Amino acid sequence: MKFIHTADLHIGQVLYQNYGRTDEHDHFFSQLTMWCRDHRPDALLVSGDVFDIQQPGAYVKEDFTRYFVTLIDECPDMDVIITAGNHDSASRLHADRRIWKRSKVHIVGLPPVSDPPEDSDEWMDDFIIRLEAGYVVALPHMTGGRSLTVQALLDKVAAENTEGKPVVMMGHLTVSDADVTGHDFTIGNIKTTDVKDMGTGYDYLALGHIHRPQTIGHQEDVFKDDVIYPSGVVRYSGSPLHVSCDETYPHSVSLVEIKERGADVDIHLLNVDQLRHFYVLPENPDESFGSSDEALKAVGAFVHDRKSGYFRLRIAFDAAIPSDFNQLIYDAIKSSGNEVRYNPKVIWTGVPQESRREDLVFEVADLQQMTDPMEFVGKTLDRYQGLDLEDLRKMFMEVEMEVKAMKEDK
Ligand SMILES: [Mn+2]
Repeated sequence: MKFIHTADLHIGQVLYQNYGRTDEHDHFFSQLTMWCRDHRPDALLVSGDVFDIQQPGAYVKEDFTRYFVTLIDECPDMDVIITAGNHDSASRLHADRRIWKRSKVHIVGLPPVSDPPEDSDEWMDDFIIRLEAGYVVALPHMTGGRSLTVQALLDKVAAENTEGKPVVMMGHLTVSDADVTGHDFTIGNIKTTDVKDMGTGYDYLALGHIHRPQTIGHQEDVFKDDVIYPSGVVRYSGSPLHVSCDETYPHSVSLVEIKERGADVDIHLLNVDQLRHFYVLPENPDESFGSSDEALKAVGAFVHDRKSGYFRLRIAFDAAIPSDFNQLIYDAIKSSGNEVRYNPKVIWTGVPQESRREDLVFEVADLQQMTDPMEFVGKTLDRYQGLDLEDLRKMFMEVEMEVKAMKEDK
């Protein structure tokens, strides 16, 4: 069985409230389509976070359709298996599954119930995808432990699999031992799952959720183009795009080949060419700007020299920054025609101890960049240990009432 494993597409992502990434996704999907055409995999697996938000706009859904219809047209023999991640609306993805299935696109949005009926196996057919070349147990993002459910699915496959075909499972979660560097992401993920709870009986566990590509237990091989491991691989393909400015490492999709159940797993990285890169100015990590003029000058040079990319600034804490600084930056990059893109979250250097409050509060830019409400809840809980959720709820209700009263005053 040969398949391409990817995850965390985040189609429709808008960065820094300003910048749509459609052309970056277009660029990725044209590479993916080419790889599928060239390598002729039996299946393409997308392990969750297809969309960036739960209710993507019409044009985003249209992009999704365009990408996958092109893939189907180019590779009519290939099965596509898409599961929901925590960013997706499980029920919305699930709702369209029947029509996609006619084109060999299998969508699994809703997770299995935590207490499956004992007298019937029928529910399993939503999660076991039987391909000519092997089996795929397609699990979407799940909250709460489902280890019995997962093992029941794997046992069912084991009983059926008399020909010894490869068995692949998909999931969207943080497993313990994953390297989450570059990820400032905490939610749903406050909890990690012991990989043992994902059962036994698969050759390859195709995971999504962590954007850094990695095979659990083999961190040292992280960016090697070709590796071979014994059966039972647990791997994050990583996201195809840099989803945040902290993910400047190389991104790829994984081309995986497994000859039969229990055989070695052959992994080949297909490296994604990025349309736009992420930068910090000054580019020398030991330097920071001492004044707004210095920063503006460097931004002008960046527009002139690089012509394209996302950047954020590193500025000395004691530099005098005018109140319209952000507007000056936006003016300075205007001529790039939206090619040069500004992340207004400044990296401050030389912050005196008494002013270090980043652990206690959110900056406005932090809040603007949280697309998942659960991310806010999780980060709040992380930062304010011992916080009473009931207190928080009351405060939100007070704010809500005040906002309402303000509206009525108008
Ligand atoms: Mn995710």
